[in-house]
Amino acid sequence: MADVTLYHWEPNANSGKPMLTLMEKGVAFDSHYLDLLNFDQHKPEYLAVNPQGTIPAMRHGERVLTESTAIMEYIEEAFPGPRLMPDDPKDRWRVRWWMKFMDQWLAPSFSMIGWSVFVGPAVRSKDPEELKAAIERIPLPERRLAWRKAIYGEFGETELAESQRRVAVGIRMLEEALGRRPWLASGAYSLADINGFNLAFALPLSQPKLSNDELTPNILRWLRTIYARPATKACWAMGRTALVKRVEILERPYIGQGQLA
Ligand SMILES: N[C@@H](CCC(=O)N[C@@H](CS)C(=O)NCC(=O)O)C(=O)O
Repeated sequence: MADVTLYHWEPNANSGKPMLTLMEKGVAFDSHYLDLLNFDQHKPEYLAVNPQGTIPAMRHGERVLTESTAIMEYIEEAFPGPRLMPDDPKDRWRVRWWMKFMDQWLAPSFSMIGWSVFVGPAVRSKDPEELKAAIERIPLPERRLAWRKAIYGEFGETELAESQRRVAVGIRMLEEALGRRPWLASGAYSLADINGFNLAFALPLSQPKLSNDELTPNILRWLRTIYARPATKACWAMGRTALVKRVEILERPYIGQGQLA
């Protein structure tokens, strides 16, 4: 028994990154689901694990690890199982380049759009006083601000437009990279693909005008290939909300331009 507990929400950016990595490596773990929409991540029991009140976190023996990408690298190095980092230094650089680009530049834009169209509307109908108290309990000021904007619909037009621009640029970059090689960073499936899938699995649904079989055939091929992996299927089966169901769009053999718009 690996003595691993993963504290996670839905398989999605960021929880899905360590979830899928553990499953690909065949590491047994105890799943501790936190309902982000119920603010479980700010409750004292979880703050005792991760005082920042963000998900995911992983316990390995006595060790507590945070930061989803750093956790993926830890899993890759601490456990046996299929390799998810290439050997060649140039390929390893490319894995890290993509993960840095996604975590720092692209994912926050996906997140802002997701929080404005899904997370905010999903909790808005709760009791206003309860929501106010929930916001006040959030430890990190930047997360408090994001929640406030999501709940009260306060994301600005300019920041949403910038996020949409970045998503469009990111889609073009992914399509170009995946036209050059089968996987994002090398000839083999790697942590970069796990990171990317968690960010992009619902692209044909969330960005139908920018990502479909006509405009981005390489992205669609890549997403469907990852979705077909047993570990991905098992991982997405752990989801509990409508968010994970969106992955089923990848079961369609062809998504033409404008078909979902
Ligand atoms: N950089 C962190 C980000 C973690 C993070 O912000 N996770 C989001 C969920 S995707 C979260 O916990 N949000 C809860 C909140 O803000 O209350 C990581 O990669 O682990």
